[in-house]
Amino acid sequence: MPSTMTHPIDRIYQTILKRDPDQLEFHQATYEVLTSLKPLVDQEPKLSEVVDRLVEPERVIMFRVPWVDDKNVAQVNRGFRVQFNSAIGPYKGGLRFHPSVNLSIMKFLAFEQIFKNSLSGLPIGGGKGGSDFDPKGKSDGEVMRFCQSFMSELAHHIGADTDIPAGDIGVGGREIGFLFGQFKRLKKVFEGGVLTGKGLSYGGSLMRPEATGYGCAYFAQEMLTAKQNSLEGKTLTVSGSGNVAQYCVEKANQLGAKAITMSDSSGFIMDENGIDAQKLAFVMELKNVKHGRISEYVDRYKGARYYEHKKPWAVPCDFAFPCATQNEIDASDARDLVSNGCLGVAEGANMPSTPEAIEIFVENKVLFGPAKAANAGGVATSALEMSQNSQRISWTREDVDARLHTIMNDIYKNASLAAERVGKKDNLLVGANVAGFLKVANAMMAQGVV
Ligand code: NDP
Ligand code: 2IT
Repeated sequence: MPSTMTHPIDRIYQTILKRDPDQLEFHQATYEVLTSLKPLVDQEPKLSEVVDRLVEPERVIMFRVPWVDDKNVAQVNRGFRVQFNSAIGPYKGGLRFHPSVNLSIMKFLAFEQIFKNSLSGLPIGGGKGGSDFDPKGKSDGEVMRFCQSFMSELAHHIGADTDIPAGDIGVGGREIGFLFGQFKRLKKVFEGGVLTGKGLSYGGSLMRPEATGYGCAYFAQEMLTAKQNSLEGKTLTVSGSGNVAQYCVEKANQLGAKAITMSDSSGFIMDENGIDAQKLAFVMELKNVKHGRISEYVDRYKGARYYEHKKPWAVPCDFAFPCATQNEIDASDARDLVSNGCLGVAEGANMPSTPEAIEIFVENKVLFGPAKAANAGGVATSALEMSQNSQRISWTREDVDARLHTIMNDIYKNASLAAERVGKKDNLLVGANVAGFLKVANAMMAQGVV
C-alpha cells in the first residue's frame, strides 16, 4: 500500500487508544496481537473488518457487590464480567479476585482468552471476570458472603451454554464452591457445566487443579524437544506460589528438573537444593490451607534464603516459568535472564513479560512460550470438565492427563506451523496469535456482521 496511507491495523489500534485511553494493559495485549496479524491482513485485506470487530467486547457487565464483614460493617466492591467473543463457543474464562482488578485488566485477560481458547482446539469463546475484592486476611465467612453477593448478580449472565466462569488469581476451589452453591440456590437447578474448577464431589474434573501448571511444563518440554533438548537436569526459576506455580513445580520435578525459586507478592525464596516433592507439599499446605506467606519456607528449610520485595529473575537458571501475574518480567529482568544463560521462558501467568522483555528474548534467541499457548492447559481441561458434565460421567485421571498432554503438544505444533506460514519460523508468539486468530476469524466471517 502507498506509504501515505495508514495501515488498516494501525487505524484499528488508534481507535482502541482513542476509545479507552486509560486501559494500558488492554492496549498492550491488543498491540501485540495486532502486530502479529499485520502480515496476514496484508495477504487478505478483508480480514481487517473482522479485526475491527474482534477488538471490541460483545458485552461488558459491571456491577456493585455489597457484603457485610465479620465486624458487621457493610463493604462494597466492584464486579466485572467481560463477554468478549462467542464466535466459536460460549464465553469461557476465569474470575480474578485481586485489589488491582479494573476494566483494563479484565479486558486484556478476556481478549487474550479468545486466542488461547481457540488454540486449545476446543469449542470455547473468550471471557473473563472478577472483582477488586482482596481475599487476603478475610475469614472463610467473609469470602463466602462476598462470593454469594457476587454470584447474585453474575447468575443473570452465565449458563452452561452461555458463559462459563472458572478460577484465576484469588479464586480457587473454595471460592468456586461458594459461587456454585449460590448459583444453584438462585436458579433452583443443578447446572454442573455453569462453572469449572468445581470440587470432585459435585461435578469437578480430576486433574483440573493440576492442569495449568502441568500443561505449562509439558509445553516447555515440547519447546525443548524440538531443539533436541529436555527439561531433565535443568535448573528452573519459578515465580508465584499459587495454583499454577505449585503444579508447574510438581510436573517439572517429575520430568527431572530442579525448581529453585518460588515467590509471592512480598518476595521470593531460593532453595539451591531444589523444591522437591516434600517441600512442595509444605508450600501447598502453607498457601492453600493456612493462607500464609512464602517467607515462612525459610523458617522450615534452613538452607533456603528469602529475598524480600525481590523477583527471582536474577537467579541463574536454565529455564524460567513466570507463574504469578502480568508484567512481572521487565526489560531489566529479561537482560538478567539472558546474561545468565537462560535457554527458555514458558509463561504460566497471563502476559507476565513486558513487550520490551519479549523483544530481548527474541533478539537473543531465548525460546519463548507465550501465555496464550503455554498456559492453555487450564482452560482446555475446564472444557474437558464441561464435556464430562454434559455426559454425566467422570473420566479417569490418566484419561484427562493424556488428553491434556496431547492438547499441549498440538498447541505447540499449530503455533509453530502458523509462525512458519507468516515467515516467522520459531516465533511462537506470532504463531500462537495467528493460529488462534484464524479459527475465530473464519467463524466470524461465516456468521456475518453480528
Ligand atoms: P493464585 O491466586 O493461586 O496465585 C497467584 C500467585 O501469584 C500468588 O503467589 C500471588 O502472591 C502471586 N501474585 C499475585 N499477584 C501478584 C502481584 N501483583 N505481584 C506479585 N505476585 C503476585 O493464582 P493462579 O496461580 O491461578 O494464577 C497465577 C497466574 O496464572 C495469573 O496470571 C493467572 O491469570 C494465570 N493463569 C491461571 C490459570 C488457572 O487455571 N488458575 C490458567 C491460566 C493462567 P500473593 O499470595 O502474595 O498474592
Ligand atoms: O487464564 C486462564 O486461562 C484461566 N484462568 C482459566 C480459565 C478457565 O476457564 O479455566
